[in-house]
Amino acid sequence: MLNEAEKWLFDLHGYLVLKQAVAPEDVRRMVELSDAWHACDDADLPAPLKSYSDPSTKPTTPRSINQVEYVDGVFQRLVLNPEIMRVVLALTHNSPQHLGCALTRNTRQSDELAFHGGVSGGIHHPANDYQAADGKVFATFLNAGVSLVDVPPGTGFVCIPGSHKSHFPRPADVTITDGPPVVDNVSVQAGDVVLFTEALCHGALQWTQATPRRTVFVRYCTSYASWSPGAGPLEAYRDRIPEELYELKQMTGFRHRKKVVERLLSDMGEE
Ligand SMILES: O=C(O)CCC(=O)C(=O)O
Repeated sequence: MLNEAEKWLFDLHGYLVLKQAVAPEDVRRMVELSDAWHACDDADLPAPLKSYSDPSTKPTTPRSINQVEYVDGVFQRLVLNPEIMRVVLALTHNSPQHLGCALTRNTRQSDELAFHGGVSGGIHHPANDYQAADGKVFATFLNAGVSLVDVPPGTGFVCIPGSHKSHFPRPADVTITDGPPVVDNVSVQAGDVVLFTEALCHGALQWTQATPRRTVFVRYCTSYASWSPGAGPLEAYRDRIPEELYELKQMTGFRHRKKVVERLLSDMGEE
């Protein structure tokens, strides 16, 4: 499902750019919903939307609105997007679990995001691991950053390519504003996806444009990872999402093959 060039690049850098993976009409709808919901105070968001940071108390923290996939079908389509799932299936060896969607807005007033993630001294977190062996790449915690706007150079996502398998601590003076060759700033168009392992050291530069940056971060892990007691699909809102998405959100044993995976593989002409 990943071609040889993609495997090579993901192993080398810890991320891939999936160009124009999302249809323009879906991008437009997500921008519309982002603008409508981000105009609301936390208390006025439709259930079960939850905001990561309330602008009334933290006005400069980039605000993320979570659980959007329970409210509109466009986000359900996004979680199951064939191009994103092609990569997620390959990287999780056909055992994916959907963790959540964060509809994030950055303005020129929003704080930049310092480097986080990555491995230090070669120590991996068991729930955020990366390996390459036997002609395959494997990552247990993935983030698909779906851009809903064009992101010009000098702003947006940054990372230290290769840091997902670094064996030495990052020197304190290496920061998000350093350019190449240490830091990559990934400039994308609306509809492009930056799919990275959370083991990659990454962050975000201050937004520079007059209109806000809108992004959906779609997070996946392996089906057998247990993040916290009670995690998994929101049972009270089960009837709001398709059965396939409900199953994708469930934690299962590592030998279990999800039906949604069978369906996706069959659509891709695999197995
Ligand atoms: O804004 C970005 O591109 C990076 C976001 C990020 O690092 C995160 O959500 O953890």
